[in-house]
Amino acid sequence: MQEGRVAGAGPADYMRGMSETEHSAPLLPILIYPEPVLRKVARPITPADADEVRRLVPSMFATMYRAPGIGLAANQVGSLLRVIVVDVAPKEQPTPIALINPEIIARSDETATQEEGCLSIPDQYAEVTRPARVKVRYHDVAGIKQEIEAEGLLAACLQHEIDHLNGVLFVDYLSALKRNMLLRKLAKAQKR
Ligand code: K1U
Ligand code: ZN
Repeated sequence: MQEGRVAGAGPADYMRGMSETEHSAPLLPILIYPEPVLRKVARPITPADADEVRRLVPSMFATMYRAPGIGLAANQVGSLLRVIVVDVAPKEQPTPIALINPEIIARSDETATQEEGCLSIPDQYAEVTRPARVKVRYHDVAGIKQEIEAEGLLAACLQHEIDHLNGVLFVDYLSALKRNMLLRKLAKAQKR
């Protein structure tokens, strides 16, 4: 997936890590809270979805890099297929990963607290505590079964994106007081 990377910084910086297909893929509008599709559970991808997934994944990468963000779930662009894309690597070393039907198969008892944001809840951030390490099973875009063990930002990002596929948002982990404050700030900002 790293071939065809656009080197160097500049106006096309968001294209880091994008192949030629992703470079030309249409950008998708990112849906903003309280859009109802963000609360829906996405359905598993079957072989019959192959064409749709081939179209969707490059557009999701293009949209994520353009935002910019470090992850994106299909719900956020209005698709209810179980697919997420992530890239938490530095710009100079793009590491895009597309995960089809991802499932967390192991979680550490140890937890870690990380500041999280969400492209569907723009400009609002909060600390979220989750398992520090996870093992995720998924299929790659070639249909090959893969497993990834993650810690740090990648672990938080994978959990955040898989939550999206289940209609769960990072604000759900906050106290009612913090959540309401954050969502009120969002509503105010969206009116402007
Ligand atoms: O799913 C999303 O809404 C994307 C979200 C993912 C995420 C961020 C932080 C912790 C866990 C999951 C984002 O990418 S928000 C934007 C962001 O974090 C970022 C943007 C530019 C550079 C670096 C980070
Ligand atoms: Zn999010």
